[in-house]
Amino acid sequence: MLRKIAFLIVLASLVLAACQPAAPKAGLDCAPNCEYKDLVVGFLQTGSEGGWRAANTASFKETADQLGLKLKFYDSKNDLASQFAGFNQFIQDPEVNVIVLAALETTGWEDVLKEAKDAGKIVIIEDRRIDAPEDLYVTYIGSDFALEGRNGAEEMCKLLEGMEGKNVWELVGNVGSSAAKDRGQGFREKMSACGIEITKSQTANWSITEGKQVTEAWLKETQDVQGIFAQNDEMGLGAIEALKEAGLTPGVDVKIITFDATAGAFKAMLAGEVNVSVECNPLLAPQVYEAALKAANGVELPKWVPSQEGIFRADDPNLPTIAEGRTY
Ligand code: GYE
Repeated sequence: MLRKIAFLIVLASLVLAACQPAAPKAGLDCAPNCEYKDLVVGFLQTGSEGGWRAANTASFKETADQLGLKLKFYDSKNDLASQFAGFNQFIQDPEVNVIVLAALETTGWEDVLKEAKDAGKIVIIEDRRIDAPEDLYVTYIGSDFALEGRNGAEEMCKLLEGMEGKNVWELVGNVGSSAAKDRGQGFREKMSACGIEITKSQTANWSITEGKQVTEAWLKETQDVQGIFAQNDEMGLGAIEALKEAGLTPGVDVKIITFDATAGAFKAMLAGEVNVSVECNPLLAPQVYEAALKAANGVELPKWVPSQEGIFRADDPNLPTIAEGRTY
């Protein structure tokens, strides 16, 4: 009798196992011999808010042409609802097998990521990290924004050495984005080491116009500022215009640090108006497409591939030569 029961239990578990849906095969049907021509990439870009973004978009479009993969480009126009709609569109699109996301904000992605996974889409996060379980995407390729912020604070400490006041104004990127959150957090981790105080902080949405407007409004209240921490180049260039109109000399009376190190920052550094620019590399497409191909062939990838970046200083005698070699 016992033997009969044991046999039935084994039989039942075998039947059950057989009914389980097979674990999704890692990669695409062409695995392990997928090629770039097999990839159809749906790319969700944030928008077109400045020099860095233009270089990032160009990197994706040009590299797709070079590699012969099909790119479906979605411009979210810096609107989060539109970015979610675009993500759903790519989930429903039977042609798209890879989804690349430059997230406007860090939160709210879990549901669509789960749907994408269930639909067998390879998802790669580029440029900005998100707050979601790592098993919902293949890898994140982008910068360590907190490290950039820490580096920025150390540079500002050097620039303000010997200055009586150490009041710094912070021009913040779009609220909710990892770039804005982490650069601000990183800067705050290191600023107290030399007595820096952030006495004003407001978003200027990565824009030169808003960077100028916000700084103008602050200058109407007070001119007791020794440093400006502009979370990207454009906002820093806006602040420069406002400082000049207020009769102050940017880079001298007020030290300026920006992030990205695009051509605009180099021009301002060569003019002595920006003191330091912390680089953030926008040319991420080759790494992203390479990761997509590996994932398509079932290769396991590290969850984060940090970008390699530098720091550029106006007082560097080699800056003119470096500037000549820049491509963005
Ligand atoms: O710093 C800014 C752009 O996500 C790193 O977004 C990027 C940031 C960059 O608008 O210029």
